[in-house]
Amino acid sequence: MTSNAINVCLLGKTGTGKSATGNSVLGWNAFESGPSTTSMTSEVTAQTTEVGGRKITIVDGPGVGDTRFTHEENIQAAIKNLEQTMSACPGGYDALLLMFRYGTRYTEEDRTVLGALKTLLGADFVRKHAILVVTCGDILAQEMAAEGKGSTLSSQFSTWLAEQTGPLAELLKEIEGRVVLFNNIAKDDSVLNAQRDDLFKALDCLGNRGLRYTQGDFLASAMSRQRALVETRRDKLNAEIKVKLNTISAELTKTMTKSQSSINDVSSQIASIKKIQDRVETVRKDVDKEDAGTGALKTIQDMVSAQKKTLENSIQGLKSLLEQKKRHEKEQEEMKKAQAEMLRKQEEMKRQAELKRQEEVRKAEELRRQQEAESKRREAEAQQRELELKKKLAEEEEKRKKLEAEAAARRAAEAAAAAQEAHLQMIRMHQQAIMRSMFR
Ligand SMILES: Nc1nc2c(ncn2[C@@H]2O[C@H](COP(=O)(O)OP(=O)(O)O)[C@@H](O)[C@H]2O)c(=O)[nH]1
Ligand SMILES: [Mg+2]
Repeated sequence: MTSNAINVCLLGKTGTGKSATGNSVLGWNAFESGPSTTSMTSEVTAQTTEVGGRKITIVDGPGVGDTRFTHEENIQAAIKNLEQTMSACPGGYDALLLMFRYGTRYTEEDRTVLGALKTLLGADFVRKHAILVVTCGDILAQEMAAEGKGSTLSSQFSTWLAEQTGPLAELLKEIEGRVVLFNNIAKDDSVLNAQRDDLFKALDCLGNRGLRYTQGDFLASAMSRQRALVETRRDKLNAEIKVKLNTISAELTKTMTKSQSSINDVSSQIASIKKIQDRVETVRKDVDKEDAGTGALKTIQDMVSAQKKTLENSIQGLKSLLEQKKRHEKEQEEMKKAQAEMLRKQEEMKRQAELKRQEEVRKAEELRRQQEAESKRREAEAQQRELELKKKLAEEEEKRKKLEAEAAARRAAEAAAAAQEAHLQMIRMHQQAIMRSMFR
């Protein structure tokens, strides 16, 4: 024993004899104990008494494990009970006394309840901190007497323990032999002292190992308690979240099957899905809040995450579609621009060609005019020349006529001369004839 002060608490179903055992250990009616439910301890109470030179504090409370911890309220009640139990003895416990009533069956359900207690108090609280108190030792003694067995109660109890199979045998193994038998109806001080000593021995066994169930141990399993609480809400929450996610899924499908022909279509689709995403995010936050970091709702969280991922993928897909559309639009715009530029160039080329043509026409016209002027000039020159020629011809004609006239005049003169001569000749011949005629 490391200290004279001993703190223990009593854990077990109602009617297992917790309060009676507390009274037996303390040696007075510290706790209300009785057969009917009216005497059921409803509050956690601590009583301290000095017994055999030791200050013993026993904390009694309502039964933990009367019902299976399948419902939230049961777990909440058990947690509240245990929290009160821990507060009642801030220094922690030298042992947690697990109560079992001799003559009753330790069933599978008891094992389940013990499993749940491990969840609430820590997985190894039985191995490290528990002592099994088997009450109704008087009944075992009666059975012995009835069967006429001569051995001691303690050896008979050991035999009984050794005979156990199933869930109780498992518990006995786990608790490493820290089992004490209590007869709470015993009046004999020697019996009361002996069983109290047995309890002290078991306590010393734990005390020597320096093991105490402290607030720290209790806090260490806070998350586990929280998880147990959350787990009771899991199925309901799972159904609720499934409904929500199904609705969201249907909305997503509806949104995704809408037209995606324009950029606006796709943008509004993205906006719609973002709104859905916000709702999933709210669901996710709610689930996370419910889970409170216990991991109890992991399957639901996974379900929500999967939905989130689907939405993210949808948005991703739509974003790339949007990019593609924007690219396409830009390309078309560029193509239009290029076409416009080409047209502009063509127009410019046409305009240049037209200017060139006009210039050529102008030049041709000028040339034509020049040529016309030239030809007129030449014509004028030719006319001039013709005139001159005519003049010359006229002059020459005149000259010729003059010459002709002169020639004619000369010829006439010559003719006249000749005629004169001839006349003269004739005259002479005539004269001669006359003469000859005269002279003949
Ligand atoms: N015969 C017999 N009855 C007991 C023993 N311990 C408790 N009881 C009775 O069992 C009933 C329930 O006991 P109680 O201490 O109120 O149990 P609790 O609900 O676990 O606190 C009472 O009627 C007690 O008298 C015992 O060792 N032997
Ligand atoms: Mg009680």
